[in-house]
Amino acid sequence: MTHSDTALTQNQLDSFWMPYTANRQFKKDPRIITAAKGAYLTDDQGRQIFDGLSGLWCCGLGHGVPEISEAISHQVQQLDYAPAFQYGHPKAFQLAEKVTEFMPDGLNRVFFTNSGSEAADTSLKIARAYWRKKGLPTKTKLIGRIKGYHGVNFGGFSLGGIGANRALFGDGVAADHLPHTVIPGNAFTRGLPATGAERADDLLELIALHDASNIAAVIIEPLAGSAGVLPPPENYLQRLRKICDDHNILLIFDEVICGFGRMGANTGAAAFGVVPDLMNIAKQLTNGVVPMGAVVARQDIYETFMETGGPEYMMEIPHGYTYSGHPVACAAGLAALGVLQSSGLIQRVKQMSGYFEDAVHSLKGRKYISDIRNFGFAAGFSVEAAPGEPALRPYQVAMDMWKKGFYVRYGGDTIQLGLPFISKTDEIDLLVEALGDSFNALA
Ligand code: PXG
Repeated sequence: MTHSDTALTQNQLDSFWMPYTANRQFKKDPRIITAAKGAYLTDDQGRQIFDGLSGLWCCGLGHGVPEISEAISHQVQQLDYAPAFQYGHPKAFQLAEKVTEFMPDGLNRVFFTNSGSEAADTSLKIARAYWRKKGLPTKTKLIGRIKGYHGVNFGGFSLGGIGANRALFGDGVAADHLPHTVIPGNAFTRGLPATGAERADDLLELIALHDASNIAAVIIEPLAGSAGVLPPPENYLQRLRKICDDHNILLIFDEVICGFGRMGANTGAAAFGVVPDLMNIAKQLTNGVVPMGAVVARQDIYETFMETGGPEYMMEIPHGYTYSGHPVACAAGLAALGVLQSSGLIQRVKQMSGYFEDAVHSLKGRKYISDIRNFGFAAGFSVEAAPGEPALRPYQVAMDMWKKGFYVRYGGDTIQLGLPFISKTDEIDLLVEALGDSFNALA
């Protein structure tokens, strides 16, 4: 492919209203990716760029995995689409079972969506409907957490706790929020912070305020990703679990980033030793190759719907998407999870996470870095704000990195790394060294 094949006209650039993007800046100085293989992206100048975020946290196996592309191309020829409602196709059932192989015991009923945002809204609706089915219809209130991210749909943004994602959009779903777990004294902690578990006790305050008889569920990311990689304090999730159990409140883990290997375990639940009642997954489920998400429910939650569903020919929950369990997504998911199992890459993430931890923490002391956090193959750097412009320096760092051949995520006042699971030690060294240089180059 030559550059002229991929050169874009101004009108083409203007026609696409890009998501979560500074459109004006981008269209003046586009960053166009034309190909990808393994841990590297190729841009329209033919440059090789290390993919330091696995796409958007979704391509841990690397790009261009042959098993996945073969499965997809075969599937398109065999069965390109099957109606998702009242009819089925084999791969949706096979993938549902495959997903449960990665889940903690008891989480074994899979409701497919097409994204993490849809998984968020689906899980919140299941939670409310569940209590209604249980004869407790007043349990509707939903509780999220400050700095949480659950995608962009109405439920997800309402329960999310990143102000910038909420300010423009008016009223969402009635929600309350737990405090976040970032404690200044924990800056530069390696792995899980030792203090902060008591922040889970704020749930008791919210229960006192709203009464448990009105609360359906708590939704959190076990490790918060978008807010800049915030690992849970030790015992925080355990305390939250206990309070939810004591008060008959469902606990939803949003594992859109944590699930399927990034924590060096099958799930965040396994890595941190706490099992939720509902788990949201997406991203790594198909290695990012075809959009797909899901909510995985405890068996008895599913059974509750079956038992209270009325006559057998009636549907038990009026919810679902045209593309729930799309055959092509299922083929991609089966192939991706098969490779994840056979490759030993989750074990590799666990083994190499110490090396990665040492590397990222070696940047302590670089210009404007006010905190470094990590777990598994995820790391976040907090950046001191330039006067009046908290988001400027992360943007400058990311642009400098792109010029040098490294893709990293910038968002809010943070820089984030989400290594491909196939990353080698010398690639980690080069990435982190370049990042340190980019911080030092800041004015
Ligand atoms: N939940 C979580 C925990 C996520 O991280 C979503 C839900 C929404 O998924 P969809 O598929 O609807 O986008 C996400 C998405 C970042 C970043 O910079 C994170 C996401 C997306 C883009 C950037 O950390 N996560």
